[in-house]
Amino acid sequence: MTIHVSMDTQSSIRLAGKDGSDGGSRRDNGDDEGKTGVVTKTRPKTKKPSLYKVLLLNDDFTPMEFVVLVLQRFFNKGQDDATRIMLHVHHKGVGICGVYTYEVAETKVTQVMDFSRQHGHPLQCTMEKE
Ligand code: TYC
Repeated sequence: MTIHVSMDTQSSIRLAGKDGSDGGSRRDNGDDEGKTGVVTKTRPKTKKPSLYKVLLLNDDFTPMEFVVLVLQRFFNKGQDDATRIMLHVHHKGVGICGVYTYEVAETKVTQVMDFSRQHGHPLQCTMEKE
């Protein structure tokens, strides 16, 4: 018996013997002359998720210490990294806080915008596809 199985890089199918094993040369010698088998171990296709940069924008009013606090609180940066990123944004106008899947990035943007508004600062946070 010949079995043709088409494959691509993201899926595979293996043929198992009647005992469920998938190894060996399938010498069964039962009454079906090897014509039957059980297809097992299908692997569902997986795709890597798109990633999104979360960006902070500079403005003339938000205190530097507040931006450092935002980077520490919502982006898990230490004091030195947070200060470095804040100064980058201060001088260049925009900077990357982190890279995340869509829903995580969206949550970070919302958290930063809410937190800034609650404290009366105009700090802007946005996201863009990598
Ligand atoms: N430019 C602000 C100031 O001089 C500091 C600042 C840095 C504001 C980064 C926003 O994303 C920002 N107080």
